[in-house]
Amino acid sequence: MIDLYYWGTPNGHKITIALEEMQLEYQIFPINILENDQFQPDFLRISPNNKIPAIVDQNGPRGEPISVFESGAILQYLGRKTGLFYPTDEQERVEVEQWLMWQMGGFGPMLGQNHHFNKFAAEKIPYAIDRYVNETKRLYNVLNKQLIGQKFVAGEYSIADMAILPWALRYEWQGIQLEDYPYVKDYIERLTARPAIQKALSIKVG
Ligand SMILES: N[C@@H](CCC(=O)N[C@@H](CS)C(=O)NCC(=O)O)C(=O)O
Repeated sequence: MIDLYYWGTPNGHKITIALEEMQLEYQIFPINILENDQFQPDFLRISPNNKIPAIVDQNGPRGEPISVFESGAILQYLGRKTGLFYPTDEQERVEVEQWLMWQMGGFGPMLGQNHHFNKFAAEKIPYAIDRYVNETKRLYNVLNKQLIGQKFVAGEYSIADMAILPWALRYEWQGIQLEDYPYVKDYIERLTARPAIQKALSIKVG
């Protein structure tokens, strides 16, 4: 059994998608980040950076519970644990990891800043909006190019796609016209047709 500390955000969705795709048994513990649950001492023991998602795998590698925070590290852990969606061949693994890290370092943090300044900030600051919308467009161009001639970012469907999709689903918040990125549009359609992804995205927590 895997305990998932979760709220329904893109970073949370990555892990429900992986758990559903890998058919792992899990239970959700809601961490309401709008009510500051993420600062509770019990949660900080698992996730010291006070962010969701985090997991506790009751059956860790030493037969004892293990906790993991940071969505990229969780995806890698689950991929190694199951042997699914995370190739063991070194060359294929590097392909997956570079796109996973691309998401973790760019197509997530930058889009999060975009959401903040473009959608949520009470004060509209043109410099900040332009900066993050332009960076978002640059990242969508990179993704669009990578998807020319292939269905997934790194060969076969992998944990990298599970990390990227939830952020791409928020394109409307980001000032993105999907028609400008036709390969990303097809990618979103291809991935959201998967039953495991539909199930993960239908979970109503947050
Ligand atoms: N790099 C982290 C980012 C996680 C993250 O930003 N989580 C947000 C929700 S999407 C959160 O918990 N925010 C609460 C806070 O910052 O206090 C990861 O990928 O796990």
